[in-house]
Amino acid sequence: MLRSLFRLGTAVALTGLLSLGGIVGASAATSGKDALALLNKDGDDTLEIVEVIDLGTKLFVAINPDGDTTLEADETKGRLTDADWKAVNKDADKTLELDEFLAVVRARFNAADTNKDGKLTAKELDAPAGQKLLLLLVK
Ligand SMILES: [Ca+2]
Ligand SMILES: [Ca+2]
Ligand SMILES: [Ca+2]
Ligand SMILES: [Ca+2]
Repeated sequence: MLRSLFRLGTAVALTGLLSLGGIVGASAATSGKDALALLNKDGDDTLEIVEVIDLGTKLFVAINPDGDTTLEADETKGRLTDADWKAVNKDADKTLELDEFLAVVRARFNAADTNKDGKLTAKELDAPAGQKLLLLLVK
């Protein structure tokens, strides 16, 4: 009885690990198509700046587990490099305020929008600049 309970526990733990692996694996590089399926909420086939800013605002709260009004370097690990930090942390404190974070999101959106139509297609998201935006938003 105990033994089978133990096995059940192991199986559950393994399943948990596997599904976690699935999430991490899928997000290692997010294709434009996957990103649209995940992030595009209004039924067209592009990401607009409104969607991306909305997402960035939610993300700011989600990756800020200490619940203060700023992001610290450890909270942006894997999303922003040290060089990114230097460039975006305009007031040179050790924290990113929401406006600083959204400025990065906006800048990456604009860089990725190669034809400047205000929309990101799967193809634009697959390009290096688009991938930089996705690295910030999807992890
Ligand atoms: Ca859209
Ligand atoms: Ca924080
Ligand atoms: Ca700052
Ligand atoms: Ca575009």
